[in-house]
Amino acid sequence: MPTALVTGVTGQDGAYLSQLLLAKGYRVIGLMRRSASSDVIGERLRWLGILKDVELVDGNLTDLSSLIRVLSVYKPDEVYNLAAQSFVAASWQQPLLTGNVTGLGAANVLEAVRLIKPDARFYQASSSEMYGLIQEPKQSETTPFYPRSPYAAAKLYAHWMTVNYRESFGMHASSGILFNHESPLRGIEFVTRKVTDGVARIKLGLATELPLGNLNATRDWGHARDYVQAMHLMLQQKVPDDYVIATGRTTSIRDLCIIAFSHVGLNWEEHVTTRADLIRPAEVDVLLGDSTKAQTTLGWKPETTLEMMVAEMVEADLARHRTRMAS
Ligand code: NDP
Ligand code: GDR
Repeated sequence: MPTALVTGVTGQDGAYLSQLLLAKGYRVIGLMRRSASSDVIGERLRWLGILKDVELVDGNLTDLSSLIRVLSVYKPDEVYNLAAQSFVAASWQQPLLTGNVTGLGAANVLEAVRLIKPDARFYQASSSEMYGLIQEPKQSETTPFYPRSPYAAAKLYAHWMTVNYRESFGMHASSGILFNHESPLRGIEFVTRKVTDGVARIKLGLATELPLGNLNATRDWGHARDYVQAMHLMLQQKVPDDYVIATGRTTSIRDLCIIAFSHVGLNWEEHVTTRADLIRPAEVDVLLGDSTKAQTTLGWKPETTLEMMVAEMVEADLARHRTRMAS
């Protein structure tokens, strides 16, 4: 039975990845940071029905000793570094914390692996945000980076550290440059989930308005369930490498609203407002990924369309609110 260590196990991707690994027969060790809300922090794992199957251990990306301890005890075959301060907008308010966790935190995990279990296969959660002010209309592994937020700058550092540890120490370290991926388990602060939750609340009469920021930005949105499969595939390759994971379709926030509101028969224009304080200091206007390399080398392809995913998310949010209203 192979053992996988997943940092960021309580987040969206950590939950779906754990589900995938458990189904494949892995022992899954989930790194969880100490929190006063530990009774609710496993909510996503509970939602997927796997909370009791993941072995949760205390640790923090900013505390190298905790990582060394966990690696020494469990000696994992595969390490997936998904933990991060992952909300781009918050990274301007907390740039140093973001640098510490999202950037240096990844270096801590790489160091712990190098010191304790150098033959473990390592996955770094890199991001399409690293392309920022895009240098090519469709972004692939060879497109130059141009980060536009403290989050993206931190991710770029972590990305190059992963490449560097691969080249310097021969570690099996791979980076997945993942474009936006969503699901009913997406954090409520991200725009897709904010919209599907807003649609559900408006449909049920709990709200009338949905304030948003820039409606013109476009994103290449896929489903987290599809994307975690690519993470696993990367670590099954003989040779470590970097891969773009994306759908190849980009959609504006405005069109996302049209899809979500029309799913429940509502007109988005009657409910969506724009608020200046939700506009970012620097925006990533367009992202569109080219995942040809992953499709040909890994045999990966996205299975879920944006329409299917938005429908799943709206239905999940309607169900959540109906349950709350009934209790
Ligand atoms: P989430 O924000 O849902 O999850 C982040 C996870 O990191 C949570 O489990 C969180 O714990 C944990 N975490 C935060 N700080 C620390 C810390 N100091 N020590 C240990 N754990 C910590 O992110 P996603 O699941 O959406 O994304 C997974 C990874 O992929 C992230 O690195 C993200 O930046 C990256 N990514 C995501 C994309 C997406 O579209 N979803 C696209 C590209 C990259 P807690 O629950 O306690 O907050
Ligand atoms: P992003 O996701 O920044 O791409 O990062 P987010 O959903 O936060 O924003 C996407 C786009 O929507 C615009 N937007 C709004 N965004 C939010 N959150 N709230 C709003 O009210 C709103 N109105 C408009 C934003 O300006 C932006 O253009 C996500 C995260 O998961 C990162 O961790 C990951 O690396 C990248 O995706 C790929």
